[in-house]
Amino acid sequence: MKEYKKTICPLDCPDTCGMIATVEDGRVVSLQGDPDHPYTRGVICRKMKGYPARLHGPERIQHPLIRVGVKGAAEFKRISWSQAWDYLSSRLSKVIDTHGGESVLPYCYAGNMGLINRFAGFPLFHKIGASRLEQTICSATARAGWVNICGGVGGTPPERAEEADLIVIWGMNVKVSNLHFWPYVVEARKGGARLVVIDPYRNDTARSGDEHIWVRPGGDAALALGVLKLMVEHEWVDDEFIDRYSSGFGELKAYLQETRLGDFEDQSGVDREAMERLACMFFETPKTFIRVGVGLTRNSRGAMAIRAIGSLAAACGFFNGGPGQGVLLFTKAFSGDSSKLTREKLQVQSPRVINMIHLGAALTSLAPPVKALLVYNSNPLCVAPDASMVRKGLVREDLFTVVHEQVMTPTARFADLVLPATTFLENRDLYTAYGHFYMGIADPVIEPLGESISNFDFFQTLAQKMGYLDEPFTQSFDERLQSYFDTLKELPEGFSFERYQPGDYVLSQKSTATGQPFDTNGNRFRFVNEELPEQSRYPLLATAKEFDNPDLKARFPYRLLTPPNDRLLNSTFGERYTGDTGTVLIHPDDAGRRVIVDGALVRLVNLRGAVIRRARVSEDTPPGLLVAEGLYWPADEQSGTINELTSQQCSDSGGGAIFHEALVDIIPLPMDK
Ligand SMILES: Nc1nc2c(c(=O)[nH]1)N[C@H]1C(S)=C(S)[C@@H](COP(=O)(O)OP(=O)(O)OC[C@H]3O[C@@H](n4cnc5c(=O)[nH]c(N)nc54)[C@H](O)[C@@H]3O)O[C@H]1N2
Ligand SMILES: Nc1nc2c(c(=O)[nH]1)N[C@H]1C(S)=C(S)[C@@H](COP(=O)(O)OP(=O)(O)OC[C@H]3O[C@@H](n4cnc5c(=O)[nH]c(N)nc54)[C@H](O)[C@@H]3O)O[C@H]1N2
Ligand code: SF4
Ligand SMILES: [Mo]
Repeated sequence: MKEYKKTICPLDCPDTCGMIATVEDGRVVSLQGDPDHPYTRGVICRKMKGYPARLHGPERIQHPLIRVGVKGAAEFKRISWSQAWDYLSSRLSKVIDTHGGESVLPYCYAGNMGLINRFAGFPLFHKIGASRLEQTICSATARAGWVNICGGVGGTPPERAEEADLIVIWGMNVKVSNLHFWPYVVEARKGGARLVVIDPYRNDTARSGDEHIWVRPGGDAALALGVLKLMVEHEWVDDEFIDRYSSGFGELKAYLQETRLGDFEDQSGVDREAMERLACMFFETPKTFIRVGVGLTRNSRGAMAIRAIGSLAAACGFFNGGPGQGVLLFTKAFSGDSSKLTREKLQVQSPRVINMIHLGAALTSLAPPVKALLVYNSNPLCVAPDASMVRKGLVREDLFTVVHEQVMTPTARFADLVLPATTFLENRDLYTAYGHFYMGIADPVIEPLGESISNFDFFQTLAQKMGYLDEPFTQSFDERLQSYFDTLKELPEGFSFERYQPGDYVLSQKSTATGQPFDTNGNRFRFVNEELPEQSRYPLLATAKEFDNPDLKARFPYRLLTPPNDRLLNSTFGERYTGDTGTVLIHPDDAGRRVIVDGALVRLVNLRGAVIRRARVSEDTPPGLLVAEGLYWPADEQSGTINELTSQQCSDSGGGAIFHEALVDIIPLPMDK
């Protein structure tokens, strides 16, 4: 007998789709988009359509495993949970007794966006006094830039784009990373809207646009400021908005007037003509919607880019909140009290803080050393920068590594103990979204496979095995959920937690708010931020850390971007493509210079490492720029992940990574392997 059950996609994707699972004999046989979800509208991506194969597939970890081979060889023996708990709790307690709580490092991110399971480990790590992981790997730079100009408010509801006359997609591959936004673009274009895509290469979205502006990587602040300079010259800015809702425009204007347009052209790689065209479009089109991606912030001028784009939009009056008008970086539909999930108060002292993008350094050179690493909801060997350094840490014999996972990831292969995790289809959770304004609770669709347990059950049990009996560790799942729910302010009138049914998609009250109030000091948009150091009070031109390093440029002449593709969600689903190197786009001129033919295997190298990819010779990328889409797992024992090449350096603000700012060389392999 077939049953149909509603659920919600747990992946780190702005779309957070409502889905219907078809269940037959205790197995999920298909997943489809829920037509009743107002944003999903019955469609899901092909990655998730194939999820049942991952759920029930041979790669799934169903039992606790203990290492019997060398680290990294993935030779494990099955043990019982009772053996696993004894081993885990005694080894962890010993590490804490001998080296102190700070020698324990949790490593987690967003493999599961369900709020309860995502933060399930925090109370225990606070109790232990573990090193704190600074969670910067994704949006920290973008957030820092946004907060600088707008404060803590969220962006415009995506649905408003449907009424726009001009849509600008800036640094985001919407057709891949945010595909449910695309139908609004299609609708708007039916009504005559124009689509401009600003990206260093011709990605899927740029290919579908009316105009593609080939900005240089990291050149967005220069582009936005150049356009704004022209708008100031033409007296096209929205003086009324600027006077009523902003501060500091005069200071920024003076900087723009004294800086040559040529400097903005040089740094952005966009010429005056294109800048004039953009300026003119912005002036003539009040119904402009700008969808800003986090892609453009993964470099050493990323926060500056957000500030400059925001400043341009503000000067045009696009934050006014009129029909078809807006700026969307993230929605911030629900803002509950996260301490109900993380329970900071369990922390007796403030432990050291480790930025998650510095995992390589933390495991190899930090003193006093990290002695126990607990990984869940993440696959650091694939997603963290400078992977060879991470690997060097993971092979350390004196490091106790525990990985709670669904499949045998490249990171799990290095674990001393691998523990089976449930998927979203086997556990309950609450899902909010960062790309729209709905949330929902999903119940398990099937029983947990094998002996897998959820993050929540894992950490509650571990805490109890370690003898911690504080209130957070005795809470049931629903008690924790309810405690968080009680702090949510944006729930619709009459909402009742008790009466909630799976498939109720709850719309935040914020979605109907008009206008765009800024919750900065004084509730004004900040062209100038007085709290910042003198040299960055307002958005301006700046040099890049790696791309502008002359020594590195001389040795490694190509710039590398490493954005997502449509097969993988970060590194999730990597098991489907084992043996696949992934591709790298190279311009025909560069391919000619390096004697590389389309389809050939090439080695990308720099001082940090090397990785093998298959060349795609294409004019979709400009000369000098290589693009390697997708965080594929290492294709074989010899090769690594694309993050072998990326740097542990931080962006300009927020401590984020510079994944799209690596200099490399490209070398053809002698022959196909
Ligand atoms: N299919 C799929 N969807 C995903 C993901 C995935 O891995 N696969 N990841 C999810 C996650 S975790 C996130 S955070 C979001 C990320 O989604 P996005 O905000 O789209 O960010 P990225 O995907 O990192 O980058 C996308 C685009 O940014 C461009 N870019 C890089 N550098 C620059 C620059 O300096 N300037 C400009 N203008 N553009 C630049 C890249 O060329 C690329 O086209 O997507 C989510 N959705
Ligand atoms: N070069 C480069 N690197 C990047 C990026 C890039 O664009 N370029 N993007 C960055 C971005 S935006 C992000 S967000 C990070 C993402 O980094 P991560 O959040 O680490 O993302 P994933 O690679 O998807 O790994 C998540 C893992 O969690 C596991 N998992 C899923 N659900 C659960 C669960 O309920 N319990 C447990 N215990 N495990 C679970 C999955 O099986 C998967 O292996 O990567 C970053 N790395
Ligand atoms: S990954 Fe994104 S698009 Fe795909 S089902 Fe999940 S939320 Fe929807
Ligand atoms: Mo992300």
